[in-house]
Amino acid sequence: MRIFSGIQPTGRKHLGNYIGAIVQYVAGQDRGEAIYSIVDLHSLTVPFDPRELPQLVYDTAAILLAAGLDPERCILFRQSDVHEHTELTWLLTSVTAKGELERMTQYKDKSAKQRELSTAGLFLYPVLMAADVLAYRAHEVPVGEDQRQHVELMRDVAGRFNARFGETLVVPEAVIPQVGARIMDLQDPTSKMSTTSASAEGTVYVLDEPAQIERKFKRAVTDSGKGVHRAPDKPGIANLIEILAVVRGVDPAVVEHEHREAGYGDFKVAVAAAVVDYLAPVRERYNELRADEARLESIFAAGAERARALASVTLADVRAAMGVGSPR
Ligand code: AQP
Repeated sequence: MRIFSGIQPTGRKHLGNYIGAIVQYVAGQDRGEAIYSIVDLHSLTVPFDPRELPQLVYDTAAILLAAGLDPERCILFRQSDVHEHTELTWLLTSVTAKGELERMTQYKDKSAKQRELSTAGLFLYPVLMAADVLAYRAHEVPVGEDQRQHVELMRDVAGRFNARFGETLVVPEAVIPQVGARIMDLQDPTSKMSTTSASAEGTVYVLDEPAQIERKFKRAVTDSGKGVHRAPDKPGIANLIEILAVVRGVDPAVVEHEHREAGYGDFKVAVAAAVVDYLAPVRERYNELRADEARLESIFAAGAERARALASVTLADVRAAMGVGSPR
């Protein structure tokens, strides 16, 4: 069984990225052939600084390694090192409906913010994501809830390709965590914790210092009622319950039961303490891993070679199926 997922080197990674995706990446190494990419080409679809981008790629790689990715047990590479992704993107545009892309929530949200220049790259983002996964004939795509729509689109694209050109691509499945698939912003618990629309106080970063984490949880927005339990009118408390459940590896019902007598203030302190303990080892390992850029580059080089060996086979099959290039 093959697993593929990509993560963008946009800004600092937050608790939502960690719980929704990175934790699953680590687990994936024990479940199958795991392939993970730092998708730098995707990050060109939102405003970026060319001098900062290479640094952000290293930052992201160091976080993934600190979280427990092991280059001996998975393939970890930088997307732009494997040119097959961009070629496959173009080939897949011929089986992607423009109307489908126009319906993508992420495109609608982010293009509304790109007032000066709404880019074609942002529009084609889901096709590049489809190419990422389909190039490896992956069966599973571990992602957070916000990426479900993009995985549905790539399934349609793969199915349409196979129907039109013959059985060539694997139709993948999204793997979305039961708990923690959509971690919400602590200051606005009706919006997901996010990189591009981050509220500084509502976003907990993986590399935040313990005092910052404690402060952010202490100030987390809740309702004016009481009772630590999940309810539609308690999105703030429900979010904190989910966070504590994932961090402790227990069911949210266990958290509700254990804290049924607690006031909101005490509960926030408990969640903050658990998150501090949870992230502390990652932050410590990060500092050591991030310092050695030569090692990160050599991990990328080895990962890209292994990734290319797989993706080039798919590309050759796709080109042949479509009649592109010299006949085999
Ligand atoms: N709030 C979240 N809860 C759970 N999972 C989440 N993910 C993102 N936000 C949450 C998952 O993290 C993975 C990596 O996301 P990415 O590569 O898109 O990285 P990003 O751009 O830094 O993440 P954001 O926060 O999602 O940025 P915005 O909102 O600005 O686009 C994905 O699997 C994603 O589902």
